[in-house]
Amino acid sequence: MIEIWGRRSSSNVQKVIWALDELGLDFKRHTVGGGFGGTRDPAYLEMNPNALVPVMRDGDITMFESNAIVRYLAARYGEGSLRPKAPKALAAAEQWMEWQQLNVVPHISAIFWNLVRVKPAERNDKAVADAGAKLTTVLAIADKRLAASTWFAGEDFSFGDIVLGVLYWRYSQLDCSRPDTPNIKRWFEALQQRPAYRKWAMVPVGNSIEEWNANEKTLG
Ligand SMILES: N[C@@H](CCC(=O)N[C@@H](CS)C(=O)NCC(=O)O)C(=O)O
Repeated sequence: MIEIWGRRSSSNVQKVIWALDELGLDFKRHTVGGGFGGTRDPAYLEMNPNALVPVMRDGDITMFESNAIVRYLAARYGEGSLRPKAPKALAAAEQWMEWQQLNVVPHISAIFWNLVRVKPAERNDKAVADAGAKLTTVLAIADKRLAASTWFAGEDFSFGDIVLGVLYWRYSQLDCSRPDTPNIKRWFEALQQRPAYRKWAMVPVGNSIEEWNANEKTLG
């Protein structure tokens, strides 16, 4: 059986376990990382020398890097579903996954980190404002794409929706202003109809470090 190492509160772990559920695959998850520790144990470092989550093992294949894991699972188990078969849709899925990771994730993470993961006295308000301004620009690009197609890769859900899908839920839960993006709103509502998304991505985030720590513990 496929094994995953990583706490459920991690957005990078969520990408992988959501993808596994979309593919209908059974998996065994080991809770490590964050307050649970374990990522600096020698056996763990053998699997991921970066001491980060997630790690995935499938038979003789052990991998780190969440996006690469999602693409591996899609290639092995989701040809024509999570991984588009048509070259045009596959190209779009690859492009948007890469783009979301490089252009959107850092800004959502900056807001999240400052509003939730540090104590109010350590908050960097300028970093939050700068990230908010950048998100207005980049989310307009995503919104335009989603005006032209139902999902990022075209008319079908694919791994091109996974990265922003996970991060957008987190963003939606933060106490901050968000740009008006009607096509992202429609896409986000469609995501929320997917049982696997509801189960693994729509988890409590919290609005303070104390709430985050409590949620992390409960989620495991
Ligand atoms: N590029 C890596 C980043 C992994 C990463 O930064 N994971 C975070 C959680 S989202 C982590 O391991 N933090 C330390 C911890 O949980 O102990 C990936 O996508 O897998």
